[in-house]
Amino acid sequence: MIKLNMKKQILILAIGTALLSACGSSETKKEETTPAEQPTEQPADKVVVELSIDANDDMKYSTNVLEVPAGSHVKLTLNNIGKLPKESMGHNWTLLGQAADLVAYATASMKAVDNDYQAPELYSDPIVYTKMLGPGESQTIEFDAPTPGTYKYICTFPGHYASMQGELIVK
Ligand SMILES: [Cu+2]
Repeated sequence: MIKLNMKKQILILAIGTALLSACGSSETKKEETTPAEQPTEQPADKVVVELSIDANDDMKYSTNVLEVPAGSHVKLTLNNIGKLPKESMGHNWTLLGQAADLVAYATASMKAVDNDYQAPELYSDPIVYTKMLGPGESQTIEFDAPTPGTYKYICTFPGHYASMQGELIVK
C-alpha cells in the first residue's frame, strides 16, 4: 500500500519537476522534498556519531579507544597536528576487519608506498581508512559502524603501528 502511494507521488512529482524544468524556473526546493529521495532515508535514520582523533610527531594518537553505537553512521576526522614532513612522519587512520592480522597488514602496507601504504591483497571487511596526512592536514571519512565487536585501528606509515594503534568498539 505505502509503496504504491509512494510510486504515485514520485510519478506526480516527476511530472511536476519536468514541467518546472521546461519553464526554466528553479525547482531546487521541490527536489529536496521529493519522495524519490527515499533511498537516502535510511542513513538519515541512523544516529550520526562524529569522532575526532589527532596524530602527532611522537607517533601517538590522541586516543586509543573509540566507541560508537551499533547501527550508527560514523564521521571520523583525523588531524595530523605534527610539524614533521609527511615523508618521514605521515599518519593515517586505518580500521581493520576483525579477520585481519594486524601485524601482517602493517608489514604488507609498509611496502605499499605506491598505494598510500595500504595492502589491498590483505583487505578484510571492513577496511576503512584516511589517506596519509602530512603536517597540519585533516581528513574526515564517513562509514557505517560495522557489526558489534572490537576492531583495531592503526597507522600504516612504516614503523608506526606499534605505537599508533587502538580499538574501535561497536556496541
Ligand atoms: Cu603514523
